This record gives sequence, structure tokens and C-alpha cells, in this order.
Amino acid sequence: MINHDLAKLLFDIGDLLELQEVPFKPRAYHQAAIVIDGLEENILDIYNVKGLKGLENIPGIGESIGTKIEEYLKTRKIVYYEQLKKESPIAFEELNKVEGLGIKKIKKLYNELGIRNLKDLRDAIKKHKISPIFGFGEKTEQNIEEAIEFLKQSKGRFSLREILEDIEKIEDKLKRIKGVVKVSIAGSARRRKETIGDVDFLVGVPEDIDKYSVERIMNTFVTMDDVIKVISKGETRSSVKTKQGLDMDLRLIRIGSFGAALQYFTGSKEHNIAMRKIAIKENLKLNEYGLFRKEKRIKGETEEEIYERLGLVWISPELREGQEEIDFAQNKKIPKLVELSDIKGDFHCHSIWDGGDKSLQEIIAIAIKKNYEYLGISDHTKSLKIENGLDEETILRQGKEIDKLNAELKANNINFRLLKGSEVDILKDGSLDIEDRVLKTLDYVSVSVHSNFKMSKTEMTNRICKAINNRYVKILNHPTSRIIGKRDG
Ligand code: DGT
Ligand code: CA
Ligand code: CA
Repeated sequence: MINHDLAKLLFDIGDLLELQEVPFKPRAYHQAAIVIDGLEENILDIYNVKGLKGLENIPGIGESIGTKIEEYLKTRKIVYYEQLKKESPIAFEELNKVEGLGIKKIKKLYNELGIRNLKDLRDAIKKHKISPIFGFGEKTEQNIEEAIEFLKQSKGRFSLREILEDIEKIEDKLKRIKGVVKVSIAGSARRRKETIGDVDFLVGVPEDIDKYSVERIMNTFVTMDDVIKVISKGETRSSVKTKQGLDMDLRLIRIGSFGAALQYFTGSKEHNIAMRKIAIKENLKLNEYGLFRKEKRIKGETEEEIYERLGLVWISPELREGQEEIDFAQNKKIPKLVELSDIKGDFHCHSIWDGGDKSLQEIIAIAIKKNYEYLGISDHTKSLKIENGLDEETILRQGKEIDKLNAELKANNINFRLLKGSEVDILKDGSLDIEDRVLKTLDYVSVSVHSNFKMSKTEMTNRICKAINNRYVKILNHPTSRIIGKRDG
């Protein structure tokens, strides 16, 4: 996580320098960002063990960027970035959030139309001032308009992928507080929704907890690193806002009702409503304190006992969206979810060949460490110029390299195989940008739409059907081309 946050910051510094038309430096920052984002090891660990020297040993990081990284690791900010932002006439962070608006476009919009922020941008769109600019056009104008709308709708939601690791650390920290019996993340994060509105923590405490222990727990919560604002602090509930803008709630729960509270605050609301209806049918009452017959609590300590008493098998949080999970649970037909340990391999992986940062050898080592049995290399193809896509001859060369590596694995009795794949670009008319004679040599072909996203449904469907009708195609990648939190499918 820290690698990713730092990489993002360095990348933004590069962008700001590019806005100022500073030579060379932007590229150095962008490169450093890409390297750090791709590091296997936590950069803080590198720094803790080897100090500034360790940072400077990372390829692409010299003294100047190294000391800025050091500053970040110590203070979680880089003053240079704040300065650059202050000097810039453009509200860069705001505009940068609009999907499809990279630094080049932001610069052009400023130079041509004096656009400094979102408000300027919205005004310009209303007056259709964007489309006449060279390189923009009507389509781009429309895309920007949609992206702004999307931004408004998804405002304040966080991608689970970006916060999960951090909130699990907080969960661990809460577990270690004296007097705490149990801790769980609840809400949408426990249901593993793609995006999270706010984070809900439940802390289970003894029935007879004293007020000093309550105080200790709440104090620990509201004084965590990253908390910038205490929204409320009480005896049963506290809320804070973090520096990333994420709201977090903590609720103290007596252990006798922990299961009921966990069930209730995990949600979803729709799932809870369905559960409550079942309880009512049985002449019972279900709420966050327990399952009651008249005034007497009959269940509450664990989720399992509540589900069981209502005639259901326990339902994985991922399924609790108020759809068919209740029926399935009543009929004891709840599906077993795929676990990380079930994953035996991967068919989608990019390598240094198309501009990724790992060689085939490095990828093999990582895959073996994950206990994978196979891994398919699926580098981009030639139409994707910015991604350094492979052409026919390069794919054939890569295939020979993969054959060689597989032979070595076999000679060493290692039960792992690298597969020859490709992420072939689907062109506008549905044809593929790589010839069949080369596709034929691969173990599998996967295909993706990377351009011309805006088409009528019929056109897009025909385009994709044509692509997957190629006899060598086995996999359609990212079928909706959605980017969570950034672009609709
Ligand atoms: P989020 O935060 O927007 O990503 O989504 P959730 O599901 O985490 O929602 P949140 O934080 O408002 O509330 C956590 C859970 O608490 C929710 O999933 C179900 C439960 N809950 C909250 N409000 C209500 C309510 O009015 N009725 C019922 N039945 N349950 C509620
Ligand atoms: Ca929530
Ligand atoms: Ca909440």
C-alpha cells in the first residue's frame, strides 16, 4: 500500500513538473513511480534495513528522488510536491481525477482555454468550447462530460483494493488493545464490495467492561496515524475521518450480542430486511442486540447460531446482498466460494516485453512462490503503442524464449509451466491485430477491447462476436472495460 501511495505521489510530481515544462525531470519522477509501484518488497522495509543507500540502490532512484522518498517515509508527505502544487495555476489534483484527462490534455486545456479547475471545465463543456481544440473533438468532449458525471456519482467512495490492507492493519491494532475480546470489520468492506462508502469496525468487549477500558479503546481509535478529524467520540461509538478522506466508525459491542451486531452491521440492508422477515414469521424479533422471543434474548453471541435458529446455513458475507442467498441458505445449497488457496494459476500477466517491469524469469519465480502450477504470459499486441505492444515477430521470439524456460523447468523437475498467451487487441471492426499464422503457435489467445469504447450496443456486440469467433481465441478479457470508480462499463 505504501509503495502504491508513494508511487502515485511521485507520478504527480512528474506531472506537475511537466506542466511547468521543466526538461528531463518529469520523466525521472514518472520512471521512479513505475519502479516503486512494481516493487515486490515494501519500500519502508527496504529503508528500515538499508536506509537511504538502500533506496538509492533501487534502479531509477538517485539521490534527489531518494531523499524525497526518505522524507515521505518519515513524514508521509513531500514538501516539494506541496510547493509545486502551490506554484501551479491549475487545480491539478481536481482535474487529474477526471478519467481520460492526462497531463497533456490538462496542459492543453489550460493553454488554449485557460481552464484551471473543474468548474472552468464544466463551463467550457456547456459552451462546447472543447471539441474545436485540435486533438479533442466531439467524442472527447462527450467523454469528459461523462467522466465528470461519473466522478460526481462515485464521489467519496473508495476502491476496496486500495484500502483493504490498511483497514486490516487497524483491525489488528484494535485486537491488541487491553480489554478487547474480539474485533471484526463489518459493512461493505466485510462483504468485499468493490467500492466502500465508509468502514465499520466492531469491537467486542466483556459485559462488565469498566469506563477506563472504554476510554482506552476509543482513545486508541481516534488518535491513530492518518486520523485528521474526530467526528464523534462516545462510549459506544466513535467516528473519524482519515487524511485520505475515508470515514471510519467504531462500535463497542458487549460480547453477548457480538454475533447479532456483526450480522446487522455487515448488512446489506436488503439482506437484513429479508432476515428480519424470517424472524417475524417465526414469532421472533431480530435486531443488532440479538434474536428475541418476547423480551428474552435467545441468540446473539455468534452469527452462526442466529442463522441456524432461523433455519439457514451461515452465509458468506460476500453473498449477503439481498438477492437469492436466503433461498439458497434455506435449501442448504449455499455455494462454496473460491478461496485464494483454490487459485492454481493465472492467464493474464504482462512482462517486461510489453513494458511491464518483470522478466519472464522473475515472473516464474514469483508464480512458483505462490504455488501456481501454470502462468500464461499475455502481453499486449502492436496496436497498443503506448503499452509497447508486441508485433508478430516479437511474439514468435517470445514463444521460443518460453519454450526454452519450460525446458529448463522440466530438466530441474519443477512442476510449473509457463504458457504462451497474448492479449490481442480487438480492432474497431472486430478483426484482430495479429495474424492467424502467429496465433496458431500460442497455447491460448485472449482478446480485449482497448479503444473505440463508444459504439452502439449492436455494433459493439458484432465487433466482439467477430473477434471471439476466431478459432484460436479462448478468452475475452475485461468484457465491459469498466474501471472501478473511474469509468462505467
Ligand atoms: P457503504 O458504507 O456505503 O459502502 O455500505 P455499508 O453496507 O457498509 O453501509 P453502512 O456503513 O451505511 O451500514 C453498515 C451496515 O449497517 C449496512 O450494510 C446494514 C446496516 N444498516 C445500516 N443502516 C441500516 C438500516 O437503516 N436498516 C437496516 N436493516 N440495516 C442498516
Ligand atoms: Ca460502511
Ligand atoms: Ca457506516
